[in-house]
Amino acid sequence: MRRFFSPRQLAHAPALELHNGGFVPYAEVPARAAMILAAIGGAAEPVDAGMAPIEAVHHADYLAFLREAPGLWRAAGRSGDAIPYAFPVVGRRPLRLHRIDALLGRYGFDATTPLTPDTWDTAYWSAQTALAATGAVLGGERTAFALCRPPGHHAGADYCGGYCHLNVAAIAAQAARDAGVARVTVLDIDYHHGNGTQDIFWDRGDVFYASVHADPATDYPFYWGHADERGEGAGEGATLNLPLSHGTTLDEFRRAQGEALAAIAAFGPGLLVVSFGADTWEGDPISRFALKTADYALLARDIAACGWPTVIVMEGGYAVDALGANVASFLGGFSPRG
Ligand code: SP5
Ligand code: ZN
Repeated sequence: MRRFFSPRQLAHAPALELHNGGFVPYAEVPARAAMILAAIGGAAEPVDAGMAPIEAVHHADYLAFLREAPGLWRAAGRSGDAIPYAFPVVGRRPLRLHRIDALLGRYGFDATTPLTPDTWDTAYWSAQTALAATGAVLGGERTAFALCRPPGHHAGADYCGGYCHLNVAAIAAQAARDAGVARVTVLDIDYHHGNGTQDIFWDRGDVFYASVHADPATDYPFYWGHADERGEGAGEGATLNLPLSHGTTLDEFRRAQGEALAAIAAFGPGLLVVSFGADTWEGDPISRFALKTADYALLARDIAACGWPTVIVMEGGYAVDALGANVASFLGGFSPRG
């Protein structure tokens, strides 16, 4: 399987995140990518496909914000990473915002996604990695793996959150659409609901979004991912949410993924993007499912058996020492001898 990664994806390294009322070490560390890279035996560097495929998903003002926010933070006399504290929940209207704190709350939906001077370049190359894998599959490869880091599925067209800045799965799916694939599906099997991906394709009938995740009644991102969210307008019925309980093991996860695969088959995708998170693993420090390392190969085989051209993009997974083995297990399930 072709694999892609840029060393420039290692730079973004916030120090701390807000968690349970205090600051704790940031969970989405560069070592995650390094561990995966070592376990899969290296990867090819993506070519630079430029801004157009990113602008096909994200708003220009949001992209400018990601580039400029760390400089505005410094210019305001701050040290450390840029973190929002005020959010426009009530009385939202189009305002011309200047102050960095106003911008951070407008373009970010949580206080767990700090921005640093390295964030933009790192996220840009994470997106290029997703685009390179998509290009390989559009060029005839059956499957390709994008070692995306930072992850993407919590980021919307004009907001960041959940350690995500550019929605790499959405950028891959949109690139496939723009290359002429009529119907594209995103299957999201990260522990958390991919609220950003769902939002981006919410009212579209050409991109199906299916997600298996921890019930938002108990887990981040709380407000999205409930079973009754099914899309709207042309996208009505093109969103499928399958929330599961704490303690979920292989049998229940596999049944839910099978339900998602059946719905995807009915949709008839020309290309599948898998948002893969290994934070469903039993030892993940921020999650509460109980999948085992060997389970990922079985889940991958079920997906591979469907026979769709498949781009795998990396999302979450925070048990750094186990991450390489978990990703290698998943990718191994796609190989004929898997
Ligand atoms: C892509 C992805 O998996 N994002 C997950 C974002 C979850 N953020 C909310 C949970 C915060 C837990 N913080 C724990 C920090 C421990 N160092
Ligand atoms: Zn996650």
